Amino acid sequence: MPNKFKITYSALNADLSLIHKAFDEEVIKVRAELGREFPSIVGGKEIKTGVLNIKTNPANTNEVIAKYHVATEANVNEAFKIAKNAQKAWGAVPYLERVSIVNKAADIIRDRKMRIAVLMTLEVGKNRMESLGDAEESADLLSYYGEQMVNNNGYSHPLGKLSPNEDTRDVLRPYGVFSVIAPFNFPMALGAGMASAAILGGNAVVFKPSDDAPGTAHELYLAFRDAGLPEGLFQVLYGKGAAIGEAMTKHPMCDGVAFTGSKKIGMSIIQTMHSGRYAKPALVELGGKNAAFVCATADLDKAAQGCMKSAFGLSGQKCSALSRLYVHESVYASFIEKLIAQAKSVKIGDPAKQENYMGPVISGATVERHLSAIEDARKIGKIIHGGNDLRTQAEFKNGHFAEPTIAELPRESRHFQDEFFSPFIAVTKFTDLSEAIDHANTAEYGLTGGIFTTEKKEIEFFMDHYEAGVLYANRASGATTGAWPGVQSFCGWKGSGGGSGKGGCGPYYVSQFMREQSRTIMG
Ligand code: UN1
Repeated sequence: MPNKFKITYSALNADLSLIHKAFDEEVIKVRAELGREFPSIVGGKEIKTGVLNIKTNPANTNEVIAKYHVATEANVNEAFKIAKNAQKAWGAVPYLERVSIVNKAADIIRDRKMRIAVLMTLEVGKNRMESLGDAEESADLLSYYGEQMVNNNGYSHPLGKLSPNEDTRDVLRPYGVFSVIAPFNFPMALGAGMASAAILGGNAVVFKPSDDAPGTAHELYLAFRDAGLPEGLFQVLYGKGAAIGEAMTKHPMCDGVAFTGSKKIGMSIIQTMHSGRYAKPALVELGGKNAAFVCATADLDKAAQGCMKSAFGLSGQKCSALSRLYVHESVYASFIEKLIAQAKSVKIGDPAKQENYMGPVISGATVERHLSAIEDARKIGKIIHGGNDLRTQAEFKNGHFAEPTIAELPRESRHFQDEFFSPFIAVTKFTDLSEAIDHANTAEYGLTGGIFTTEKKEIEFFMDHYEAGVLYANRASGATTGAWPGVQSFCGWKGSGGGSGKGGCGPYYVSQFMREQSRTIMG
């Protein structure tokens, strides 16, 4: 029963043979329809008039995965007009009905998760377990956010009275139309999470998925459509951020933006949303420069495994990825030996194949950024694992492959500050945990962090002093990665988030898509 088994990012020692078999069968099915055209969707209509772009497989750029129709500015205008209208009715629909439609969409995603996962693997190069996790997480995000609506009584609460004949309620109400802009790395989960929260809150969504994942985005559209979400509440526009994304955020009918992506773009969206006729909400989840600390009493096998998984899973392209490692001097040599052994065990190749843990990165530009970090590291530090250009090898030459790399580097180097979004770990020794954490806190990001130690006091100290929203201790399944809806809220501090300090996957997320209103009625 492969569909009944739940894959998360952090499991598992279960027997997965049935899942692998089902995935292999699905790869054959999906490959038979490769090259399909995906339309933008405006008001339930398929728009096939835009320029047709080609999407290739990052593991083998000779393989055309899909074609997608780029939206035009006229499509953007039309989509907002339709969204505005559709939202009026949707905002008045009882919240339990909204929850029920979103729950149906969650079940549809669960039913179709093999297909969704295969599409993702081919489009963005995630390994099969990561892709299945992404599909599963998408469904759980929808269900969890629905639960939040129910637990909070649709965000309607009675307030106090100043006189016996008055009655006041506090209600959260939709803003209107949200522009939702999602990245390539979790092409289903991040789109699904932002969009479902907006929809549950009574808003309409104009969605711009990553151009790298048109097939996956279309599956999200189909899930909402087949669940009975009324037309115009989830429309899809393909195109570049600089054209369509910008038109969506600057549109006068856009009442708010939810964005996951780079800090640079996120900051410019915040500025846009705060510089019009009045300030509008910008919920942004941005990058990371996540650190782990391996202390003197750590279980070094657990630590090496957790660090490898978080640094090299999805080829380092998670905003939660581990990219800085502080190791206590007393265990430095033995830990590094174990970490290198873990890195050597990472099998790189076509992510559609069961045996490969690491697929390609998303583009040639990411490979170049990775190689430039390596080149600089060679000059000022010491590469202790990796550091080669894999594209010189025959088996990798047709894809965007980047070698997992570990380098010892001086603390002042840019490798401790800049997000590369590639499989690269900068390592340094420490003597005093407090000093190491202070150094880690100099980064502008504050998303995730991990510690490995058996000293309770060190765990507490880390949790109280490391500046980030998502913290883990002694997690072999992922030192800094693998947050799950309703289990770890995913809150970006500092440059990793957007002002409110409340994250996806957590109990305060949905409420951010609504504005507060108090209603006093005198008797
Ligand atoms: C992202 O990479 O943008 O915790 C967010 C994790 C994932 C992160 C997704 N859920 O590793």
